[in-house]
Amino acid sequence: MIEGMADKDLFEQLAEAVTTMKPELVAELARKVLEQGLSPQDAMTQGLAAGMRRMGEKFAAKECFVPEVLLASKAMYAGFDILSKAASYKPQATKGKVILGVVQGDIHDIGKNIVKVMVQAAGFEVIDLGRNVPLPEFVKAAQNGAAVLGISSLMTTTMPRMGKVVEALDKAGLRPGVKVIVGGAPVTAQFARNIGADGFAPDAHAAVLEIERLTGRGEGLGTRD
Ligand code: B12
Repeated sequence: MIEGMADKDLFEQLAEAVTTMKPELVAELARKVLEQGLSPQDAMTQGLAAGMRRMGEKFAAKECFVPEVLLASKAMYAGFDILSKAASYKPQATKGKVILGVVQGDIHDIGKNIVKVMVQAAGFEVIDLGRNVPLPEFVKAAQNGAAVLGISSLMTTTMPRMGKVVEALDKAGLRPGVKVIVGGAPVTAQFARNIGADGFAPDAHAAVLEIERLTGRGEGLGTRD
């Protein structure tokens, strides 16, 4: 990909267009990213995801409220639709099967959707269970030859359910065959270790490296705090 200020500017403009809730502008900038031959993956993490993260900070500081967050996510998806099509490629032979899902009680799926596209783009087949996924569905999906199960949670209240999924997989005798990786804004490497998960990643790019490490299909970043 082309390095330099120009792409940083475009990614920054994307982030700003997300936080200012402008779907048409986000779409236009996303098309510009592709026209200029920049990386759609970088545009997703450094532009779209960065914008949503900032929105999260504003929300926490009560500088904006749920309607604005929803409008920002709508703007985010206007770019996501364009960039994700360009990012995901279907390789002849996949590097393995990865299951992704958001725990029950949690409907935050923006981060998981970004992880999905990046993992697909890296050559893995992704089975997306969606959001608000009941525990038995994770176990059922893990019985179908998956190499990695990725669990997402955005709330401290739903995080403990990740541990329950790990326990259920153990009980069903599915580990260590299936490796478990966890993520989401409140999740840390320490939390991942405490619940007995095999890996953790703080963002979509790191998630790809971590999945490659767990499957022996790349170097990986290791489990970090
Ligand atoms: C957008 C948002 C919403 C949207 C969700 C839209 C959607 N479809 O996702 C709406 C408005 C619907 C919403 C609703 C609610 N929300 Co909300 N929401 C957010 C917000 C502002 C941003 C989340 C986000 O999209 N971030 C951007 C993405 C790109 O980042 P990310 O999710 O962290 O994902 C990255 C990494 O974490 C990682 N990752 C993510 N998943 C995975 C999985 C794996 C396996 C790996 C390896 C990595 C990985 O990679 C991603 C990409 O880089 C956060 C604030 C915050 N600080 O997170 C609050 C927040 C999560 N919400 C919160 C709450 C309380 C709620 C509500 C209960 C009500 C309310 N008062 O707003 C409801 C209902 C939630 C429910 N039952 O699930 C709280 C949670 C507090 C807590 N207990 O921990 C937060 C923290 C806000 C706050 N400070 O109070 N919300």
